[in-house]
Amino acid sequence: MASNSTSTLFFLLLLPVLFVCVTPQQQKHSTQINLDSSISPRSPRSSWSSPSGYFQFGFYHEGSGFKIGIWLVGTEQNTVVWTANRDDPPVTSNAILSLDQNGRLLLRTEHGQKKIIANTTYSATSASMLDSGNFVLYNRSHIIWESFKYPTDTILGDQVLSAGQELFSSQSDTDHSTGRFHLKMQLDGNLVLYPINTDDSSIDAYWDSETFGNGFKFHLYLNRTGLLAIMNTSSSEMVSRLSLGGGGGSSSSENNQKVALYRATLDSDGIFRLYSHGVDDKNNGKVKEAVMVWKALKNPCEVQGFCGINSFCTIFDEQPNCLCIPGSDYVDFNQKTLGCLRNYTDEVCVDGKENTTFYGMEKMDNILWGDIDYMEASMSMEECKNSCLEDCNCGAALFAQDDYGRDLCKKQKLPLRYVRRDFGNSISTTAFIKVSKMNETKSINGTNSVPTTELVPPRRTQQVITSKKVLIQILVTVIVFVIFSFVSLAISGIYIFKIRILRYKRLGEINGQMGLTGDEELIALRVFSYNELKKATDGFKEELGKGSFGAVYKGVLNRGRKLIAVKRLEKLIEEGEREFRAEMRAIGRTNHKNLVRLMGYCAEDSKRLLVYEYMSNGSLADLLFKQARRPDWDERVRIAIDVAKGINYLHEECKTPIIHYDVKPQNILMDDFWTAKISDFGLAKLLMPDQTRTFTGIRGTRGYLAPEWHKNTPISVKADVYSYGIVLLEIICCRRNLEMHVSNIDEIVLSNWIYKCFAGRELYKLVVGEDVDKKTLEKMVKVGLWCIQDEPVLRPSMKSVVLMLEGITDIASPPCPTSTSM
Ligand SMILES: *[C@@H]1O[C@H](CO)[C@@H](O)[C@H](O)[C@H]1NC(C)=O
Ligand SMILES: *[C@@H]1O[C@H](CO)[C@@H](O)[C@H](O)[C@H]1NC(C)=O
Ligand SMILES: *[C@@H]1O[C@H](CO)[C@@H](O)[C@H](O)[C@H]1NC(C)=O
Ligand SMILES: *[C@@H]1O[C@H](CO)[C@@H](O)[C@H](O)[C@H]1NC(C)=O
Ligand SMILES: *[C@@H]1O[C@H](CO)[C@@H](O)[C@H](O)[C@H]1NC(C)=O
Ligand SMILES: *[C@@H]1O[C@H](CO)[C@@H](O)[C@H](O)[C@H]1NC(C)=O
Ligand SMILES: *[C@@H]1O[C@H](CO)[C@@H](O)[C@H](O)[C@H]1NC(C)=O
Ligand SMILES: CC(=O)N[C@H]1CO[C@H](CO)[C@@H](O)[C@@H]1O
Repeated sequence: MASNSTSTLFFLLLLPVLFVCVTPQQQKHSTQINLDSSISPRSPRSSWSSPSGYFQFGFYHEGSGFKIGIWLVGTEQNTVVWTANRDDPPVTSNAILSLDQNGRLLLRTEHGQKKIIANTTYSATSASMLDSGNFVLYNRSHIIWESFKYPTDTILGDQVLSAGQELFSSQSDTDHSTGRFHLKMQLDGNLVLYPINTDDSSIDAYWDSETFGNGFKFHLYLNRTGLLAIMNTSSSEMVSRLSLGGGGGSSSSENNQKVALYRATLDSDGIFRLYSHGVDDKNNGKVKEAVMVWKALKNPCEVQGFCGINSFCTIFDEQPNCLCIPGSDYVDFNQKTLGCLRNYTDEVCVDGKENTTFYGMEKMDNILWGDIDYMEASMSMEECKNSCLEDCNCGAALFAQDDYGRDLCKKQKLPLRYVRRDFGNSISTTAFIKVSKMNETKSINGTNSVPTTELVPPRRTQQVITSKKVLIQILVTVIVFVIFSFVSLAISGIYIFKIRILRYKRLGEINGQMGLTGDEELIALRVFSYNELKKATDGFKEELGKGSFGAVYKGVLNRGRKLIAVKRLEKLIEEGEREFRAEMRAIGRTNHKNLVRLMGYCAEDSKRLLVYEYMSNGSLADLLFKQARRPDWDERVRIAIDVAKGINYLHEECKTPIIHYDVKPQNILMDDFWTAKISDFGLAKLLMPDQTRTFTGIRGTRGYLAPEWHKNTPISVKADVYSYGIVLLEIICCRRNLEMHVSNIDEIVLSNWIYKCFAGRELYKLVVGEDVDKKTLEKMVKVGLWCIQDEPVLRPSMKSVVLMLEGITDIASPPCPTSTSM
């Protein structure tokens, strides 16, 4: 090859034209890399591949430039498993990496700087990217350098993390420089996770393997089939097994030994996880997306240091979220994990005693923090609060009862570290945070005086949490199990109970009782004949209303003892009777106190009729918009939660999730006891068998339609969340989303007006003249505004909505719903 400067010039002049798009070239079976070889992002070859093609070593895209590393080929976003000099800035496409004539692996940047990639005492004679993911340099047949010896955030199959070595998490999925957490294989034999920049003392640790070598060194080892274990280095015996291992596909390993590639990564969220990547032998050189096999922690909020100082971690919409403690503001609103700082200055302290006229104590429940307190004493809750208030050193106090039921008060200086909110904790704690009273009195009028979050619309921070899907899965599991396990137990209990009853009662007979016992009725659908229904409705005489599917008539059964509502379906697409019956059975299987129950149906010739229980108190639309007097506030809150629960049931608890597609006050009916029940669910399928969206004219109602209906994006359960959000805002204000007869032009579109009031901290304007709990009002408004975000992914799930409305999870401040477009 010519001298390097000439070759650089050559590339500079010619290659931008030839290689506009930089794609790592896959060169297979190029096992040995000889001296005087080089790669560059601009050259045809920007990486060296392993014989199998699964791993590549070379330049990969990062930020606006390139870094040198090793990655798994084939995943959507190449999974980087090693990075050279990870904290150096990315280089430009003019950089060249070479194994030069002197046997050194050198990076030459655009400005002619040279950087040693592999620091070796001897010079190399060749190099190789091995199938294990290890990049090695040889001096003849001796390995003189290997990337496996210098792990970054990942170890691969057959790799070891020796005593004294550490893994450091990456900043994010797309930025592989050193992040915020490290995993240390300690000399004492314990494998421990800590946040960085701490003393690595026991209070900083948030996970450990609980292995102790008693003078012997241990190491962490991942074998090729997914066994992750702590090994005794001197005896090579296993001390503790972290993952099951043995390979997920041991059955098929006979004919195909390499079923999957494993990697254990300290992810950017601070959780150490083991992943497997399926290997597709037919499509050689491609691996599949990661599947998580094991993780060190389940609750991402238990990762100490996930949230910075003076902020606490809480799960919001199934993601960890950092909120400031009262009396503090985010250091940087766009990077909430950086923590918060007090936003007031201390008053003069005389003899260690605070002038209490300046301060107040803000109370929070179920808060935990990790730092060691400076004072611990037995005192009552009130004493605890006052003791901290008067003490200049005290920033916060934690009150709890110890194992023996004694009152215990712990006082803490600021800043607070490792704070989280934990509802699953068996001991309930009460925290008192010292806040400045000086600015508290300014808004007596309506909104809250000390909001814990900001009002500026947050921009989506760029920090992408590693394997979001996996995280969501963890959180869903945790939340579902902790909170809904009882509910589902109860539901399955009821089912079993009902199935038992079924055996004894004649199928299809409908119990004539109504009201509370109505919920206990059989879940058996009765098939009616057309004549029967004609008689029950007295020839379809009394029309109750007209819905998007057809008219609804009032009727009676059981010799006048049971009122029913008969819906005569029109505009039906042609559908066989069998499909119709299957659909009816699916709807009939639903059983929830906030859903209108289907009692039976009729499918004769082309006639399709549905029989529902009769709802005596009309619809929510009547209640909200037509009554002279507004239903009182508590009633509205209850209705809002009821409706959310009903939709959540459709989305999460049915065998196959049901998207309603048309949530609106007209479809929410009130029974004898003013319980809100959702109607018309499950019918969309009858008009739209393949769940496509070719029926825009038919489904949904203007005003409640999520913006994605107008775009070419798929409709998901989040469309219902949007509609619910609008309904929620309507419930709050007892008016329609669109109302022309208002005094002020700003108020025409309710959702816009509510956001304006929210941003201006003037929520009292929404409920003038009403006795309304301010906290609940703010909560409802926030949930409503989250639900109507343009961006479906920003909207919470209905499960989160229920949890937020019930006050079980915290609510971050919503951004402007339509910040992106329009
Ligand atoms: C190379 O390694 C030696 C010892 O192994 C060390 O003293 C030296 O600082 C290293 N050089 C670089 C550039 O990392
Ligand atoms: C490596 O190669 C150098 C010559 O380049 C030689 O002097 C040295 O002995 C070799 N070392 C090993 C371990 O083979
Ligand atoms: C580790 O191995 C050494 C040497 O075989 C043995 O003496 C020691 O008991 C082992 N330690 C543990 C904790 O297994
Ligand atoms: C990995 O460990 C498991 C469990 O001990 C074992 O069954 C499997 O054979 C090991 N795999 C390899 C490649 O050594
Ligand atoms: C507290 O501060 C107020 C206002 O500066 C002052 O009037 C009062 O005397 C102070 N109280 C004590 C106990 O120092
Ligand atoms: C508080 O409300 C009253 C009327 O309700 C109004 O006159 C007053 O200006 C409001 N004060 C503030 C600070 O908003
Ligand atoms: C400090 O922050 C709180 C909310 O965290 C806010 O209510 C208060 O007005 C702020 N005070 C100052 C002086 O900015
Ligand atoms: C009464 C009082 O202390 N007001 C303060 C409220 O906060 C602002 C902004 O920090 C201060 O300038 C005021 O003095």
